[in-house]
Amino acid sequence: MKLENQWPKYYKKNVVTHYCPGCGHGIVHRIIAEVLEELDVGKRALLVCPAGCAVLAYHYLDIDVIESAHGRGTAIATGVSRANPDLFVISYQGDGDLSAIGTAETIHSANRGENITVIFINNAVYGMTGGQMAPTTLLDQGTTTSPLGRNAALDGYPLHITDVVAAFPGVAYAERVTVATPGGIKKTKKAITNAFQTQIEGLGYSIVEVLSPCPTNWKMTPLQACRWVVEEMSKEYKPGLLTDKREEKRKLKA
Ligand SMILES: Cc1ncc(C[n+]2csc(CCOP(=O)(O)OP(=O)(O)O)c2C)c(N)n1
Ligand code: SF4
Repeated sequence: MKLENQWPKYYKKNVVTHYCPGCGHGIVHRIIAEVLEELDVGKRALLVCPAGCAVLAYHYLDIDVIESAHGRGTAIATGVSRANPDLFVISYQGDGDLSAIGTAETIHSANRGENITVIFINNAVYGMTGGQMAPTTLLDQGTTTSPLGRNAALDGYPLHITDVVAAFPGVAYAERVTVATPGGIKKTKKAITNAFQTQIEGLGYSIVEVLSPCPTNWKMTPLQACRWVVEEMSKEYKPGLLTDKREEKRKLKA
């Protein structure tokens, strides 16, 4: 097989990545491209890109793209999906984007059960702007705005926003995964496949939270960052299925 044929159809060839070595974003982009191809929805896919390191996702994914103002991804995805129900709509967002400035949009789009898929990249910091504390930052984690470590008395506790929305009746599918190990990457692909199928069947909102290394802002090597995801982040944010109401929703539709 020629190397060329191993590229997923919706992943642009011969582009040099702008992501830092060991960053999780590129892995997730590649998985999205593979699943779009496998489920045959790439031609009608529309990706809403966030303000954040993934703002340039259109450099890699060969599908239609809209750029979102910071945090507004699911509001845009809602409008696009309601106006064009034939489109397959993905909102790709970081944790600063989705769980800080975009909290209202996240909560209400999930509560409305919009037929969209959210890919939520949780790297426990604001990556693009220099590693500031995010709502997802772990207790005691040092960041540029919490140099002594996150302190619950001052800064509150790590926000489990995917668990919050998973409890909403409109959320058909929610899973938390990691891309820090080969096994985690396989599970991420399975979860993204389930989430995309949820939207294809018209069952409502689906979200996959991906615990993703940010070696640059964590001031770690790529290997140390993967270990930190497994040993520290995964203790706070347990990977696994958070809700699967697809069968219930299929019955309601029948
Ligand atoms: C309204 C607004 N406020 C602030 C910013 C600056 N800004 C750009 S990206 C970003 C943080 C992104 O962090 P995150 O969503 O966690 O994504 P990551 O870069 O880690 O992938 C911020 C604060 C902005 N672009 N717009
Ligand atoms: S700063 Fe972090 S999230 Fe951004 S590209 Fe680098 S490793 Fe990835």
